[in-house]
Formats: sequence, structure tokens, C-alpha cells
Amino acid sequence: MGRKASAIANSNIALVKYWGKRDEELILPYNSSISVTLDNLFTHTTVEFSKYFLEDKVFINGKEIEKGTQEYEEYIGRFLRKLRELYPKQTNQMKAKIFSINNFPTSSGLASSASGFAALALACNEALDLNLSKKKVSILARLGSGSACRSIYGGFVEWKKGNKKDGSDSFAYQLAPPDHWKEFRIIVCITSMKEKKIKSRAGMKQTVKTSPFYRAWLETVENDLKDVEKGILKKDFSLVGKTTESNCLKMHATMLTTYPPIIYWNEETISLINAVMNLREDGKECYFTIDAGPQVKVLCLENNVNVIAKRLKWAFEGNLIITKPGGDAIITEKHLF
Ligand code: 2P0
Repeated sequence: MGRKASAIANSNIALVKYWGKRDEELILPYNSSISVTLDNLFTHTTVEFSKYFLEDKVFINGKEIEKGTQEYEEYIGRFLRKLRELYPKQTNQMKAKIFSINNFPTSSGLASSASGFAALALACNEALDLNLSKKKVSILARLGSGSACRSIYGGFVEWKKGNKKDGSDSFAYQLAPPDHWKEFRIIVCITSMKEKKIKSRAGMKQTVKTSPFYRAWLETVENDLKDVEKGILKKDFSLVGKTTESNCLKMHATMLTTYPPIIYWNEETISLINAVMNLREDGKECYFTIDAGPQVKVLCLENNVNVIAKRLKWAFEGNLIITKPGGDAIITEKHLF
């Protein structure tokens, strides 16, 4: 018999990006990536397995995700299938009920799949008594969504791409805990709440297939990983910021050169890029990074976060969230049903 369990996992933002899979089924990346886990931007998930449930039921932010929809089949349905393949005994004849809520807008361009699958993997580990190590929970989260394996850990995290065919060496680990760099700040600028047209999963697949720049991207990532890791360990903000910004632009160069082209930016994205560059010229050190969407995330240090946030507000119409490195994914006794 299964039981009910709940978990909370924070979202994360990549400093060195993941973009492209060498194995679609196991979600294995072509390159390693490094992220910072975001404080207080989380998914809270409750899962219950029971042989008395007639079918799997999934609710995200109060809305049922219906079987047969792309959202269900390619994400949660796929994850449940993988979970049952891996742990047939523990899941035997049981159906799942899953309730999940994000404390940030799902279509805001913040990675809800990262925090979502991290919370779900951890909750499943608990509910099914799988007794997995953190490393194995990270692998389970990866099978839901690649970036989710990084949200198992707080602070600064690396997802090692691994080399094995079965994905057993492709998991995340913590480079440094959140209190290693207490002054580190991330300003999330939400330029648009529209659902993006091209999901990351489809976008990266098309990039790998058609961008003539993809090979060049892979050739430079290893160096970026070394620099960002070194920068984090030494708390060298300039090194982390410069490398993050250039890594982001290189990833977007592969998107732009994909056929058909993938352009995630809007006018306000450009306006914010300019604002960050102007702030730097004025001696306020900050750097931008952008994921598969139009939102801009600005990195800076605590001493000038307020000045920078004020100037960014002038540059665009929209909301801004100031956050810092957050903690590990955790089990909670607060159940959603
Ligand atoms: C990242 N992104 O490293 C990169 C940067 C978007 C741009 O991870 O197909 O939602 O579920 O493994 O994890 C978004 O990709 O994709 C992502 P899947 P995921 O944060």
C-alpha cells in the first residue's frame, strides 16, 4: 500500500545552460550545466498512490491536466510511465493522485517544470518508500524534465551530463550551499505572461537538428563550466557574471540559427539587455541571462540590488521579483488534499 506524501522544491536558473539532448527518452544532455536555485519561488506537490484509485489524476494550480493532451502525455504521463518501469513492485497496480501548485505564475517563463518534477520525484520517493539517495532522486527528477534534476539541491548546482548510455551518471550535485554566497541576488524581470509558442523540449530538438552553430556551442561550454565553477567557489562575481552572460548569448545564437528560427525575445527583452549594459557603464555591476522565453534575469550583488532594480523598472512594463540562492527540495507534512 502506498501513502500520501508532499514535497516543496525551488525553481532554478542556469548560469551555464542545458540546451540539447543526446538521448530524448532518458533526457540525457549533450553538455553539463550549472544553476542557482531560487529562494521562495517554488512548487508544492502532494502525491498519493492507491490501488483504490481507478486512474491517475493530475491537478496543477487547481486545473486538471487531462489525459491525451500534449501537456499530460509528454510530461507527467511520461514521468509516471518511467516511474512504473523503474519501480514495478512499489507501484504495482496503484494509480496516482497528484496535486501541485506553484507560488509563481506558471506561464511567467520561470521554470515550473524544474521545480515541478523535482517536487514530484521527491514526493514519490517518500510516498512509495523507494528509499532513494539524493543522487537517485535527482535522476528520477531528470526523467521528468532535465532541469528538474538541479532543483533537488539548493545553492549552486551542477548537472553532470554523464557518459553512460543508461543515464546512471547523469545527475546533479551541489557545488556550494546557499549561504556560501549570501550577497548573490537574482532579479527576475517578467516582460510577458503569454504562454511561449515553442516549448524548450521541441526547441532544443530542432536546434540540435538544424543549427550550424550547435557544434560551436558544445565546443565552448566546457570552458564556461570551468569558469563559472571557479567563480562560484572564489565568489568572483565578475567572472560568474561575464561567463553567464556570454553563455546565454551563445545559446540564443544557436536558437536564432535554427530552422525555422527560434526567437524567444520581445522588445522589452532587448530594452532590458540595454539597461543592464548601461548600468555596467555607470559602475553598477550586473549581468543578464535569458532562458527559453522573453524574461530577463539579472545577476547582481546585495549592495546595489535596489539601485539596479529601480533602473530596470524604468526599462520595461512588467513585474520584477528579487530573489537569492534558495535551499534544497524538502519533504513537508503540509498536504494539498
Ligand atoms: C536551462 N533550459 O539550463 C535551460 C536554458 C531552457 C534554457 O532547462 O525537455 O524544461 O524537460 O528536459 O528542462 C528548459 O528545459 O527541458 C531548460 P526538458 P527543460 O535551464
